[in-house]
Parts: sequence; structure tokens; C-alpha cells
Amino acid sequence: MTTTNQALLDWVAETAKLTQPERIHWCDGSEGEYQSLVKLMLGTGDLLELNQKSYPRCYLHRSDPSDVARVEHLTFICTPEKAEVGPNNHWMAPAEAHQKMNGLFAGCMRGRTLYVIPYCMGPIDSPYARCGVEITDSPYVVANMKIMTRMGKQALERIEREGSFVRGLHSTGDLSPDRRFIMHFPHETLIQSIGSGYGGNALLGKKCHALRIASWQARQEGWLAEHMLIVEIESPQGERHYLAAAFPSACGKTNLAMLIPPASHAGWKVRTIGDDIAWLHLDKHGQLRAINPESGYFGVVPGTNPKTNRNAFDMITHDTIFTNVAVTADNEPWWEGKDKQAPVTDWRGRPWHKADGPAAHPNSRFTVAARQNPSYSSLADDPAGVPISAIIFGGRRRELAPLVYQARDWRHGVLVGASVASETTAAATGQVGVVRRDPMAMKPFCGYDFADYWAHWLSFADKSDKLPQIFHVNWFRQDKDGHFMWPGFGENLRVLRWIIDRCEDRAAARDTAIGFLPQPADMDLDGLGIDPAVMDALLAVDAGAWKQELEGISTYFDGYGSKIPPALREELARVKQRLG
Ligand code: SAT
Ligand code: MN
Repeated sequence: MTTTNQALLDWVAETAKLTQPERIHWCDGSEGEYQSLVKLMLGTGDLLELNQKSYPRCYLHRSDPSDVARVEHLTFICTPEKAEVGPNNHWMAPAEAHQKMNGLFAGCMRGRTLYVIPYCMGPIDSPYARCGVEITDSPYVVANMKIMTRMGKQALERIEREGSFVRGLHSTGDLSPDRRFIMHFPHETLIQSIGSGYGGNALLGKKCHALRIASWQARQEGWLAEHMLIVEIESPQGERHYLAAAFPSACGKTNLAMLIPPASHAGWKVRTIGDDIAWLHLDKHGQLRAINPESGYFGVVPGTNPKTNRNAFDMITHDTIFTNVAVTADNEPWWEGKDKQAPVTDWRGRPWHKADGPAAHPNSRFTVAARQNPSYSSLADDPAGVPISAIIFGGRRRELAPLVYQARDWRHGVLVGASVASETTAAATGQVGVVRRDPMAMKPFCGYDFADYWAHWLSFADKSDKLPQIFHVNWFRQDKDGHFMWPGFGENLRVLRWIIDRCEDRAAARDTAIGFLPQPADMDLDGLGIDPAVMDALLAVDAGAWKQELEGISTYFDGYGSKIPPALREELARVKQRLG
């Protein structure tokens, strides 16, 4: 296979000249190709076979121990003007970045195969979908891209029709953290990544293309590329709603997208459109529609069990690539929170003893095709996307943020999104559990200045009078003994129902300084057995603590200088005034 697209041919030739691969392979995306890659990796030890009786076609990949998460400090946006990327990104001048990367890429594929991966983000025939080509020397990346994107022949045909594509060059290099960089050149629609084989650093269709580059393009073209799951909720009466929800990495997007209605909710159905990324466009009627650009899930494994997420638990029993989980004596994958068994080897392949601590890496992952999800919605393949009723923001916050509240309107909702803060998780290297500002859960992924991004969000208020309602949720409140106050998981449907009822104007709410909150009586809490005092605490607004929070938000905005949209400041002032 090769291509009629001259720009692509030239880029592949130029890249081969620089990186000096032994051979070039154009990926067609076929099942046979996937199988031969698996075979190749079983031979090299890149993949290990798991128990093929209980986990058919499941494999384990052990990454380099220094290469287990995204590396935000090594991730750069390279634009001529530093001001374009804002204080929310690391910046490097394009000339300097190119020089550095050319040096690192020179000869890096000697003895290796250069794979050309044409891929499409979004349903192959969707006007909202966009194509890219990733060049990589990692068969693990090819196999993952096959699951995570519409990859191969059809994508290449679309590229040949349209002529445009995002270029992504990746090499695992020598895996040295000192020679690891993830660079984005939005003006050149180019991504370059070296020194890491880990998901978000190496599967360039995901965070690099579908969020960092796409957010840049979305701003220019009038749409939104967001770190959001998309979920369909169907009532027993057959009424359907689509919700898009933004939470930081490892805060439960996958679980919410695959929620299983609790026993109390017979007749309710929940289906998954996407679990990580949403591309949102206004249609000609002013309705915001969402597509999921991905075709698979790259999800956090630890904590997955039949109680927390039966759908995920079942879907990863076959045809799954596991990365950095532990292994049992039966050669089954194992992770913390799976079951009562004990593993024999940890994620690095070392013998495991109880005193050693976690056996699976806390950021261990599964890669699995979306179609394996028992709650998969075929609308994930609908070129038109799904109409969004509500946008939900949330974070992991022990204190302060109530279980749920609704923004007054779109502009206030943009402030709610811009104010998201969350405790850090193992999805990125660095300290875990510290609260940091993560606006719209996009801190690591917005490809340009957040101040311009918020202005872009605000601009939608003038474009449509049918915009979704905006909400904020927090499943992670803890009492003074550190116990979670809300049961979460399937019971989150009760919160989603209040959200939907608010969108339909049929649920009551209390008007507070921070927005509309339900009274406990406004939610269906039947059979939950939650202590009324706990419920009151979950739905309380602590004026003193919120005043402090607003100070924090205001100081955070100060970091963006005079670029902060005045409307955002005005929204903040309004909340402040209401708090008294
Ligand atoms: O960045 S990844 O896509 O690898 C996972 C995440 O952090 O959301
Ligand atoms: Mn994510």
C-alpha cells in the first residue's frame, strides 16, 4: 500500500531520510495486520500472552518503569509568539523545537520498522471527523491506534479525497526521560513525540491531535474539542437525553459513561457514546451536537470490578491489551480492586509480596474496542453525532463543591467550567492528591491560551439560543473521617436524572449564590438509605469557604493578565456579590 497524496508521500520520504528505518510499512488497518503485529510483539516480548482460556486474545504490555504516564512538564506548544499558548502551556519557539527534535529523531529508527498509520478521528463519513497520519516505530502504538481510532485504508481514502491531515511523528527513541518531548506545532498541524511509548504521549490521535491540535482548530472554525465523555440516558418511558461531561483524567469518566442503573431504577437504560473526548458543533438549528472522535477506550484498570463498572469488567475479558497490570498464578491480569485473589508478579514482572504495596501500576490501562462495551451505543458511529442536553463539569474534591449545582446560564456556566479544580491523579507524573485548577478538565490539553479559550466558549452565547444547560458535580466529597459521603457509581444516575429534569423544566431547585441546587426532596433518593444530615451536607453551600474559593479563582485568573474576558470577571463579581 502507498498513496496518491503527494504531501503524504513527501513527508514519509523526508521522515525516513531523517530517521533511517530498516523498512516502511503502510498500515491498512486489517485484522490480519493486527494479528501479525501481535505475533511480532509476542516474539520480541513487547506483549505477553495472558491466560487464553479465561482472557482470549488478551495481552500484557509492560512499559519501561520510567514511562507510565503523561509527562506534562515535557509537553510543549510551539508557536512563533509565546503569548499564543498562555500560562497554561509550556512554550518553545518552533525553530528551537525543530532543531532539538531533528537532533533526537536523526537515525532513531535504525534497525526498526517505520509504520505509517492513516487514521480518522470520528465516524469515517462524518463531516465533523478529521484525519491524521501517525508515523511511529512502535508496533505497540500501531496496535493501540488500531483499537482507538478508525485506522487504515478507509482513513487513507478520506485523506486522499480531502487532501488535509494532521501529521504526527512518534518514536520511542531510547525511552530516556532526558530525551523525551511531546511537541505540538499548531501552525504546521504537526505533532512530534519522542522517548515515550505511553498512551497519551504516544497514541498521537488521542490527546495530542483530538484535544491539543483540535482545540486550536476548533477555535478558528467555531466548534469545541473537549475532554468529555458522552452518555445516553433513556427513561422507562423511552425519553432519551445525551449528556457530555468533563472530568480530569482518572476521575471516573469511563465509569460514568458506562453507568449501570441500580436495582431501584428498573427500566432505565444508559448507553455509551464516548468516554474521554467530545467534538462539539452547532448544527444549523443551533443545537449542539457531539461526536466521539475515538473508537476505543484507554481506561484506568485499578478499581474496575463488577460492582464499580460491570460493563468495563466484562468487556476487558477478551480482545484487550493490558498495560502495566499485575499477573496471577493462573496468568490472568490482576489489579487492585479486582477480587480477593493475590497476584504473583507485579506490573514490572517482579515477584510480588503483600508488603510491596500495589501490584498493578495505579495508572495501568486497558485498551479495548468500544464495540466490546455491553452498553455501546451505535450512535457512536452516527456521522451527525448526538444532540447534547447538558454539559457537566466536575472534579475530585474532598470538600466545598456540592454534589450537584446548575449554572444560571451559559456565561455563568463558562465560569463554572473555568473554575474546575481537582485533586491530581496518577494519570500524569508528579504528586498525587493535591488540588489544582483544571479548567474544563482541559489544563493538560488546551492547545492555546486559556483566556482565549474561555472567550471562545463565551462566544457561543451569541451563536445559539438552544445551548445546553451547564452543571457541576462532585462525586468525591469526604466526611471528616475520610469516608466518601455519596455512594457514586450507579447511584450517580439519580443526579443525572435531576440534571435532565432541570433541562426539561420539571424539577425544583433552590436559588443560591453559586447556582441552582436541588433540595434533597427534589431528587429521587428512594431506597438509597443515605443519612439526611449527610444529604444536607452534600447539598450545602458554605458561604465562607466559597468566598475563599472565589479569591483563589480570582488570583488564578490574574495569572492570565488583561486577556481574561471581561464577561468572566463580571460573572465572578456577580457570584461574589450574591455571597455577600
Ligand atoms: O493521556 S492518556 O490518554 O494516556 C490518559 C489520560 O490521562 O486521560
Ligand atoms: Mn482523558
